[in-house]
Amino acid sequence: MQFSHDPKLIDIAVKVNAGDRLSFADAVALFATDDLPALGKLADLVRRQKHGRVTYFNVNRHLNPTNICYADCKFCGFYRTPRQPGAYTHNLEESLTLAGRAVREGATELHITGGLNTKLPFSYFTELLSSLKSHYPQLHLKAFTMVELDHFAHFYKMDDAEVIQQLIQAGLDSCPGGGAEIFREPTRSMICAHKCDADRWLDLSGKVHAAGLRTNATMLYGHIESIEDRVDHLIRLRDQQDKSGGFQCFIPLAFYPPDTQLAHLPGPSGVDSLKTIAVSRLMLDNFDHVKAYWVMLGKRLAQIALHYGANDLDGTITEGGELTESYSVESNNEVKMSNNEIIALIEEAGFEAVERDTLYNRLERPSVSFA
Ligand code: V47
Repeated sequence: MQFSHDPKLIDIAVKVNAGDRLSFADAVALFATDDLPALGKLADLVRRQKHGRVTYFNVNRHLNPTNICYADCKFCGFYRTPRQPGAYTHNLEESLTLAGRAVREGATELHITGGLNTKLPFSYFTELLSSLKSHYPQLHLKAFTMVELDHFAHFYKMDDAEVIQQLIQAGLDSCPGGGAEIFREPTRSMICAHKCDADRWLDLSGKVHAAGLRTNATMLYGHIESIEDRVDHLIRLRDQQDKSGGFQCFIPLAFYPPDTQLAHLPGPSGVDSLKTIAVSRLMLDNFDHVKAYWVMLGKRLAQIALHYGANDLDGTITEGGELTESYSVESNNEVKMSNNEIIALIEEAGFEAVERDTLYNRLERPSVSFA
């Protein structure tokens, strides 16, 4: 039986089988195909070459120290201006309480990211890291996106190396992949004019990698961007990975419109999300991992995404509630999933569920239910 009725997909499959790098035009053709099952099969082939049947998950919590932010990103429903109802900044005790609960519930990672808040001194962030580290040395602190690091450097008038070194000294272990959004102009300026630009985001990633830490990378899709914007984004990440090599995971983030300035948009369809994951897996040949972030995709689609190139489902449980960054496409902002539930999702899809730490080391521990 023929692999696909789409001749372009057949040509690209030949390149993939030969281990050849895919081009801009290839990626555009992959997005354009109507042969979704064949696209999925191709991405799955690459995913299985890299990881076999293994699908990773980790037990983590999100800590969003403040939601006060001046960036005013059009896609964001999380931020507040200082005087808006619901604006908050956690004090140290509140953050430590959340971390303590996370540790008791089995978390190995704290994912820390928040608004660009000009009312806080730099010491707020270093003290946050060092207190968390001294109380809970077993917790991996994955903290601050490249956009936050850029804000620290500008606002506190420090050079990049100083920012990175001081955060590492305080306890920073790695950085999450947020803030990448869409790199290409003019789209980037239309959705997040007050964030650092693409070159700066990529350059800072290279600097963090050079300092010895791993970081992640994301792409926010399904809003006003074009397919060419997405492909450009993937190729820029691939080029940066060739240079600095420290990205460990790519996470396509499905735009969730409610409560944002783009609430009139529908958000991406299921087919679009599966295509985006598959094309990401095929284009990012130098990234080890592609994450299906179930909080944004929904549990059901994330499960299917495992057959479209994703090999990771992210964490089991995140901080919930309307005012955290962890709003979810799941009903009632349901951002919790027990260990047993995530394992069952993975196994039902035909994969082996492996708990990992942040750096993708396999964790062998008795199955516990972190409900
Ligand atoms: O940069 C904001 C996105 C990102 C919305 O590194 C939205 O392991 C959808 O980066 N709809 C932050 N997405 C989250 C993030 C992340 C998440 C999970 C794992 C990791 C990791 C990183 O969330 C932002 C932005 O791209 N975002 N608003 C929205 N309405």
